This record gives sequence, C-alpha cells and structure tokens, in this order.
Amino acid sequence: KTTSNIQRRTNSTSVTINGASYKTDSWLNVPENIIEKVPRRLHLQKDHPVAITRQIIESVFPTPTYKYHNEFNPVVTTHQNFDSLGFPQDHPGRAKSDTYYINSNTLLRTHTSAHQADVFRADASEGYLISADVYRRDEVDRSHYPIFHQMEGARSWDRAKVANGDVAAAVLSDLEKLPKHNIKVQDPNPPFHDERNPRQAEHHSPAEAEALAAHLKRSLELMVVEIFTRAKAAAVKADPNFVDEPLQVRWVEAYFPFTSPSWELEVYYSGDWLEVLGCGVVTQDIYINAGVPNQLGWAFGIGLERIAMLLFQIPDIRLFWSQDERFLNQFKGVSDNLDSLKRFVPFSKYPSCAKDVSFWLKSSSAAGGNTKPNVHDFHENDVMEIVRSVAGDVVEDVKLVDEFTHPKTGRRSMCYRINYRSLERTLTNTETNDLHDEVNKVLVEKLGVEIR
Ligand code: FA5
Ligand code: MG
Repeated sequence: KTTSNIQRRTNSTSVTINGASYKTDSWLNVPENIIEKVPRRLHLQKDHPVAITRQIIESVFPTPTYKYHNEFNPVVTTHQNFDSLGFPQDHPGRAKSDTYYINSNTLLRTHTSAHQADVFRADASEGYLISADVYRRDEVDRSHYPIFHQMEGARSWDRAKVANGDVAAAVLSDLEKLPKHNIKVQDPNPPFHDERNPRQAEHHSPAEAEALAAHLKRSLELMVVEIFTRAKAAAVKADPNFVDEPLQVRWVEAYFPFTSPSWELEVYYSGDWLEVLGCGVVTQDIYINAGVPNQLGWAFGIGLERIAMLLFQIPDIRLFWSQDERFLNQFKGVSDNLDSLKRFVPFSKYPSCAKDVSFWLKSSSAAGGNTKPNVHDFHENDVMEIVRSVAGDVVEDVKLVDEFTHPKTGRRSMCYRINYRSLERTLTNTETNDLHDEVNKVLVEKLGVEIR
C-alpha cells in the first residue's frame, strides 16, 4: 500500500499539471500539496536565491557554446527518466516509494537527466545547461524537500567536425582556452580505475577519455571557484574580519547508468566533505540512440538548493518556498547585479515543538491464508509524505527514534519524532495538537497502522 490518495477526490481519473491534463491509474501517488507547487518554478523567479544560483552557474558556462533550456515540462515518461539513460528494470529509483508517478508510464522527473537524450537528438550543439524543478519522495529534514532544483550541463564534440577527426587534440585545445585556478584538488591516484569505473574502450581511445575527463574536471572546478568567490565576498560584507579556510575540492569515483567513468565532486566546507554534483563521460549509447553517433562528451548534474544554502547561508530548505517578504526582500536586485549578493540574515527563530507518534505496523498478508507477521509492506517515505501532506511547511524534521519487534507476536512497532516549527510565526499549542492528531488519524487511515 502506498499513500496515493492523500487529500484527493477518490473518483478522479485525471490530474491537471501546468494546464495539461493527464490520465491517472493505480500508480498515481502525487499528493495535492506537490501538484500545487509545480507552477512555482523557483529557478525562473527573478531575485529568488534558486534563480540567482542558476544565473551564477550559467555565467561560468557562457553562450553560444552552451545553450540554456529552463522551461522543460516536469511531466516526463518512464522512458525519458529511466530507460533512455540505461537504468535497469529493477533499479530502486523506479520504485513507487521513491518516485512520484501520475500513471504507470508517466511521472514527475526525478532529475534533469530525463532530458539528456532529447536535447542531444533535437540539437547537435556543442553544449547545454538545463535547469528545472525535480521531484523525489524522500526523508523530511532541513536539507530535504520533495521538490528541489537541478542544473544539468553537457559539452559534446563531433568527430566529423574537429580538425583531422582528432577529438583528443580538439578537447585539449579547448581545455587550454579555459581559465586556470590555484585551488587544492584531490584526485584518485591513479586517475582511472577501469576495473570498477571503466573508460568506454569500445568507443573512446584512452587519449579521448583522458582529454574529456580533464576538460570536465577543470570546467566544474572553475564553477566551484566562482561560487565560493561569491560566497566569500558575501561573508566579508557581513563581517569585514571574516577569514576563510582555503577552498579544497576532491573527486570521488561514482556510478551512474548514463556516464562512465563517473565522479562526484566534493567541497570541504565547515569541517566536512559535502557532495555538490555528479558527472562523467556520457555513455556512448545515449548519443547513438539519439541519432548523433559522431558526438562524444561529458555531462554533470548539480543541486541548486544545496549550492544556494552555502552561498546565502540559508539554514533550512523550506525557506526557498516562503512567500514571506522578510525572506524575499533580502534578495531584491541581485538577479540584475550578481555582485550585490549578500548573506541571508535569519529572522527570529520561532519555538519548536516535538511530538512522538508510536504505532504497530499492519502485517502485510491480512487477507486470508498464509499470514507472515514479520513481513511488512511499509516504507518510511510514506510516513514522511503523510506528515508533509497534513502539516505542510511547519514540519522541520521527522526522525525514527525507536523501532522494535515483539518477541512473541512478531509485530513491529515504530516511533517517530515530529518536530513542528513554523519559519514565520509561533504556533499555538492547540494548532500543534490539532496537526498532530490529524497526522495520527491519516497514518491509521492510509497505512492501516495501530497507534500505541
Ligand atoms: C543525479 O541526479 C544525476 N542525474 C546527476 C548526473 C547528471 C550525473 C549527469 C552524471 C551526469 P544525484 O541523485 O546524485 O544524481 O543528484 C545530483 C545532485 O543533486 C547531488 O549531487 C546534489 O547536489 C543534488 N541532490 C540530490 N538529492 C538531493 C536532495 N534530496 N536535496 C537537495 N539536493 C539534492
Ligand atoms: Mg548522489
């Protein structure tokens, strides 16, 4: 059981998103509170920190080499989001517990990579940036929200167009034209591990793969330098005595079905390594299937909120959705003058109120026969979504605080702690109690649990 019908009229057979109507079926699991937010498109709202972050990254990947696509429809097919990128049929990302489906083959994109193949096919240009809202069922805390924004970038070279067909030389010559930087970079040594993160030997010579990787890494390092230079300028404006630690980045091997080799870029930030993006050399089958087999290149995907939180020192991801002037006014004018960027000054923090809910899970084969009390058809993301659907943006986080299985009956019990706190005002006791009662009620209705 998933919580597919939260706050939805049970007889509806279609949903309307951005003015278009889509047929639904039993796969529908997008709650109303998500559908309502689809038209917001924060990456396009002038002076919004997500849009400002997009503009700063765009400035590092200039036109005409890179074309910008910022208005792609968030409703895509399972083919676009998964199949075209080589996701195996049993990949966990396809599960209803992780992804918002409208029907069995239509969903809200989980990443901007959903548009990769289409853009390669439609327009054999040198490069692109795609910025867009993306949707994932996930945990609830200050850095996770079911809608966030990504930017995807790619740079391709065409064998038929480069001098002497020598792609490696062309890529290295483009690399020479990029600015240099002097930050500290840690890279895997040796740089390639073909046994676990292979170059595509059937399609690319080692020299080509090395040149593409070098161009990719320098391009993305330059982006991080730009962001952190602006973050530092904002910090100095807030405190003239601000002293920063020298910027350090590292490349970590990663896996994506649509790139090989693949890496993640991490930045050392207030005592910890923070993952900021995923990237790699584009799997050649994607170009081949898109009808541009002569092209080869690299791609990356970055989370815009994660960067914006660093840049502006925004402490809670819910703030991006705030319509409160005390939030929005702080960024006025920055879209037209990126140098005027300042740190966010938090307005007063309102009190929080933590409440626990404990319940017994339902055993899954209730209807007759073969009861297996230890098998539970339960996914934590369902709890997260019920809390978000009932209480909206006044939930700060939801954490599992206790879990046990009864030794005799085999029944499983869970206890979650829900932290209620508005970013905009003080909640009354009655209001918090009412919300919590409603959460309890909906947990029982939708998940069939028994409150303890
Ligand atoms: C992807 O989504 C890949 N499509 C990225 C990619 C593109 C790889 C092109 C290769 C080529 P991933 O799920 O790791 O990968 O997300 C990419 C980035 O999005 C992360 O590095 C992070 O910055 C951001 N991100 C991911 N999940 C969240 C989240 N729940 N909240 C905020 N930001 C997130
Ligand atoms: Mg990742």
